[in-house]
Amino acid sequence: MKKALLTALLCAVSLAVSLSGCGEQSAAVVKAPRFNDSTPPAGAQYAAQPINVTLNFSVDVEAEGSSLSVEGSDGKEWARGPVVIEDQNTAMKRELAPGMPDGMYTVSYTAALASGTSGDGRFSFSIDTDLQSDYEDLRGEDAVTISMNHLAFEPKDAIVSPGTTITWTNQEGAPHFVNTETHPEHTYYPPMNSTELAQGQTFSVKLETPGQYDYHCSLHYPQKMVGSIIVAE
Ligand SMILES: [Cu+2]
Repeated sequence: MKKALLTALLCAVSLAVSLSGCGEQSAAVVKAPRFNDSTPPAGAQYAAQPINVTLNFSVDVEAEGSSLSVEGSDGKEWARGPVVIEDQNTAMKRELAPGMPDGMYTVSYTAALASGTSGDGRFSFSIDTDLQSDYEDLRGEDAVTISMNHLAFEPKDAIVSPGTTITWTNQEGAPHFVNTETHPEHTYYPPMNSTELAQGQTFSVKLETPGQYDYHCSLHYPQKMVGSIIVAE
């Protein structure tokens, strides 16, 4: 990409941010061209840290020339490792270091699009571990079962220990899925994507990395069937 274009883009982003108050708690949302959505979503309040930040685009993205940073309100950088491109080149992802404290985080990214152009974006999310009081605490179990019945996950929100195997069981006639966020991309944690589950069928995943894993059933979303698992010591 041409340097002049990059400079112009960066200035546009700075201007957009400063107009809406850069010093405030929540950074303004700036979307790169062809950006669809993200995990965590812009403005989300998480009860535990995410394990990564995943950005979804409606066009191919390339690792070379792309960047993604996640900065705490104290200026500390939490993203680590390489920028990874997944989902047939439409998702851009970077891992987060463990130990993120409660507070506000700003995601800033540059997406190199396969068309030869690129774009910058920015949004924020927050972590508030007080929200864990709404979760059922199932830590200490090696295996946890979540039922799919009456178009709902039960328990809907659960905290489990690292290394727990979670098994979803469909107990009713309607078919269901387990899908990691977001919808419809399902890119945040692909091992947590099931095939269609008929009555009596199960799907299991072992979760090792501490963090929050939001999920849903694609057939009954967003009105019903959303759930969340937190893996924590
Ligand atoms: Cu369903």
